[in-house]
Amino acid sequence: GRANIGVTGMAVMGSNLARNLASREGNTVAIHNRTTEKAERLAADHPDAGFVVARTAQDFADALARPRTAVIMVKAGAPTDAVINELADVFEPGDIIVDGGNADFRDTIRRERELRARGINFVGCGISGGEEGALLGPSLMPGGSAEGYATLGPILQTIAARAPEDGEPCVTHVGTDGAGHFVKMVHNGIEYADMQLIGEAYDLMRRILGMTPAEIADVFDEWNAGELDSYLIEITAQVLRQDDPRGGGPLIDKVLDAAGAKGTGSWTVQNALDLGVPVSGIAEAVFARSLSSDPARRAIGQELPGPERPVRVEDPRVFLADIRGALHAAKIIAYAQGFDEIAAGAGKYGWEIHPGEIARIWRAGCIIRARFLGTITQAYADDPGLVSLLGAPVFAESLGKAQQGWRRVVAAAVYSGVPVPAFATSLAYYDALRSPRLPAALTQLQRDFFGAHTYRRTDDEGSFHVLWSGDRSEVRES
Ligand code: NBP
Repeated sequence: GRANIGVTGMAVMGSNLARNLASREGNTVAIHNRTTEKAERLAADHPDAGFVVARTAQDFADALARPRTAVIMVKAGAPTDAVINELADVFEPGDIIVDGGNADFRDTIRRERELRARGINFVGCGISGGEEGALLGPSLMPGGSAEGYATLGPILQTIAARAPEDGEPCVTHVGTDGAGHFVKMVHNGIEYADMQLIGEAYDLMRRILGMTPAEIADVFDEWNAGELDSYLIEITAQVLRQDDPRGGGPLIDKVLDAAGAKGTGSWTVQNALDLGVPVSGIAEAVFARSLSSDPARRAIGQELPGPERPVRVEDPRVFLADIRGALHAAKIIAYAQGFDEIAAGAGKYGWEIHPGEIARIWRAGCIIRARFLGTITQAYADDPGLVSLLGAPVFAESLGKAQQGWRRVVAAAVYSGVPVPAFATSLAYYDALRSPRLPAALTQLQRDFFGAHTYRRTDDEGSFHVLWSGDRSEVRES
């Protein structure tokens, strides 16, 4: 029997994905790796999986039933190109090559074009959920052609995570060429924002309310039973309750407070800048990680003055409720901004992406999985033409309920000298959208003054310019 699916790249992600595939009814999995021993070891360690080990690319091609379907799980960038080329040389028209790595979507667009010219269906597939997701059920974001998805989709459905609400597999055909990797990129950007917001909520409880990590863990557990129910809140409580295995109190107090990053958060922001989409919540989250990892500047900061002590909170229970509302509100903003970027990317790159479907496949398997995503899916189902998530009645209502407390939280943080960049920027975004008039009118006049960039009027059509260094009359620009 030939294999119906192959995986090449037997590091942790590829091995786990191969084991996941092999564990599902109807799949026979061929495995391959540049260093053959790794594939052989995986097969030896898991004799029940029935792996077909391929030693060369040609063996791999021979092991696969047609149309051949193979997933590449190797290091992103040049290694991925090398493996694609190797497979393309031994595969045939109609075959399907899937890149499950964390590729830049522009690379995926290029690779899809190159392989399409050779008749091969190339699918850039975003995979979220880390090692555990790969093994037990990830959220899958495949792009590429509809033809490729016809064969690939049913296989991916066997391994995808299933949403707790309705048991639906967390996979959909996201859109053509690079759409899947683009959406995976935005997923990671949203993940950064979500984590930063939770971090700020923690910091407020710690520094303004003086709570211990264990007490804060209890609060997160309580929140996890409501509208904030999510994987990230759940693991936050577990992390905060963790004592240092070496003894002497909570582990969090011994961990160097310098956050790492692998780049997809910055990509989300870079592309948002190119697309002209404000993703301020995500951007502040990326910047916050950079700042945390800059010891030279933080050393200078140790010498700078601030408030003597945090503000005194009258009723900690009210303040906790305010933080909870602020977290929910700022989270709505971050997700709204992320979905705006997806819509803008779809417009620019010609993808037909259904945002409600994206929220649907993020409900399980991925890092941002949450009850909240079901609400987003419902909001798009209720109004498929929704311009912004903030326009959905369910979210507008939540924002309205939270906004006073959100302001109290940001104000208390400012007075206390506790940085809350993501809480604050999302509130600024909310208030900017609410403002009937923005100081952008002033910006336009400044631009006209120094650069004759012209302005438009609220009461007339056309573009205008003031003769600033002349008699200051207004002229109409043709
Ligand atoms: P790595 O990213 O560490 O890549 C190791 C694999 O790449 C090995 O199989 C290695 O083969 C192979 N490889 C390299 Br390196 N250069 C090669 C080349 N020139 N030709 C052929 N093979 C080459 O593995 P990973 O951590 O399992 O991640 C795999 C992919 O999944 C990456 O793109 C990563 O960004 C992504 N990822 C996603 C998540 C997630 O949560 N979605 C998590 C972690 C990683 P060898 O054994 O012969 O050296």
